[in-house]
Formats: sequence, C-alpha cells, structure tokens
Amino acid sequence: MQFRPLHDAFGAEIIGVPNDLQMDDATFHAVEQAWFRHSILLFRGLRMTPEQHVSFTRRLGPLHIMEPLSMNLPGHPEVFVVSNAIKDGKPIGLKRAGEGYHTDGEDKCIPNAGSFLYAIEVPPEEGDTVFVDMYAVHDALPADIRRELEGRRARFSRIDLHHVHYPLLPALTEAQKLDRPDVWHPLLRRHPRTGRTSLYIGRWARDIEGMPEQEGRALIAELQAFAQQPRFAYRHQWRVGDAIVWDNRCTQHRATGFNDDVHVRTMYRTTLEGDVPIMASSLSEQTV
Ligand SMILES: O=C(O)CCC(=O)C(=O)O
Ligand SMILES: [Fe+2]
Repeated sequence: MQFRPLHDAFGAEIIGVPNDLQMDDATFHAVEQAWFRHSILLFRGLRMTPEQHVSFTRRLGPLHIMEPLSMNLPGHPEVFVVSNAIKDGKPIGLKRAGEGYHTDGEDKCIPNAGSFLYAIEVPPEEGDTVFVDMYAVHDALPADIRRELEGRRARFSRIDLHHVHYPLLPALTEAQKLDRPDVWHPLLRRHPRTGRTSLYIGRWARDIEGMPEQEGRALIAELQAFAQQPRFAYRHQWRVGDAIVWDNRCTQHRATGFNDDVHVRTMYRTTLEGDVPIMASSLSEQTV
C-alpha cells in the first residue's frame, strides 16, 4: 500500500488496495489509520457494487440512512444519490447538493462522522469537490480569535437557512422543522480519535453563543472567509471510479457547479453515524 499526498497538509491517494475494497483486517486497519492521519482518502479506479461500497463503509463505523428515502438508491437505503439525472420522469437523486462549504450533518445533534462519495458518472469538465483542512485552519487562526472562540458554541440552523441553501427544494414543513431543531456545537472541536482540534463551522452556522447577533454573524463570516483561503484547500477533479472518504469532524467540503442542463453527474454516497462534538479546551489538550 502506498500513499500519494493530495496537498502539503492533508489528504492522500491510497494505491495498492483491491478495487472492490474488500480486504483483510490488517489491510483495513492500515487504511483506517491512514484516514485518521490524512482526513481524506482518495481511491482511484474502483469497481464497487453498492453492497461492496456499503460493506467497506460499515467497517469504519455504523451507517447512517439519509432522509428523504426517495433520494436513496432503490433497494439500498444506505446509499444516498447526488445527481441531476432524471429517470422515468423522476430525479434519481438530490440535485445541487452541498454547494456551499459545510460538513455533513453539522445541523444535527449528532453530525455524521464521515462520508464516502463514489463517482458513477461525471461531466467532461467541472463538477469538482473542494475539501478544506479544518485542523490547519484552526492551527493558523490568529491567537486573539482562537481565544475568543474558546469555550463557545455556534447555533446551527436548518430552519433559518434551508431556503438559502436549497432554493430548489420545497420549504420545510412544520413536521420537518420539528425534526430538525436548531443545535449548538463547539466551535473548537476535538477529534475523538486523533485528539487534534479543528475549527468546526459550516454553512448552517448562524449565531455564536454569548455574542450579539450581528457580532456573531460577522465573526462566522470572517471565520469562513479565513477557512476558504486556497492554502487550506484541495480541489478534486473526479473521474469515474474515483471515491473519496472524508472525515466530517475535521474537514469541510463543497460541490462546485457544472453545466447541469447538458451533462450528467451521478455520485453514490454512504454516510457514517457520528458522535456528539467534543469541545476542545486547553485543559483537555493537556490530557490527550
Ligand atoms: O457532489 C459533491 O461534490 C458533494 C456533495 C456533498 O456535499 C455530499 O455528498 O456530501
Ligand atoms: Fe456534503
């Protein structure tokens, strides 16, 4: 097994694993350790069935089933489809998913630990995915800002921002609003497996605890602008057969656009359940 760095600070292509990702425990353990070390892992030239995609992901942790089920692969509720394709007059997946920096499930009490996206059909150009190394963002934050964030949480709100991020989808129903209440997460998050601290923020972040609304929103915008500097990012140009597993606890990502009137892009995603985000503090850092 070999690794080719995708970026100076994070991300690696993993070379030399079977292209259906079925492997023995020792090999799997090495892949998992590499995932924690690099935060995102790229596999190329895969030929996985949905069953193989699911069974590999399940070795990383319990699977999460995405709602609404209509966006999942028929017969495979564990496989969420991101696509602009129409079949028999119906969309086969969610169109324009994730076009703004985020981490999957950040607007839930228990955000998703990781996601594993597999390219089934890609446009001849564009439709890239950009990943951001949020450990590096944290480490590079000016000391006064880091101090300001210490011990604080942000409010993440699907209710406030759904129409902003998903203008093509219907408004949330009252039942959906009850199902997706606002949540508060620490801005400085300690990774449960690596012990490292990242800046935990994304597009559903709305306010900062203990700060006047305007000040909190300005700081969120400032943090996102800081995180979005090209030096922290890896932009992936997809080929069919590529798959990337990313760690939502220490990276952000966003889909970029493409000419979706003309071209088709279909991606299959498995999603891991997660853990309640742990607040990093100077004290907990010392006890790692
Ligand atoms: O389609 C993509 O490039 C990514 C979409 C996304 O945010 C996701 O699948 O979590
Ligand atoms: Fe996403």
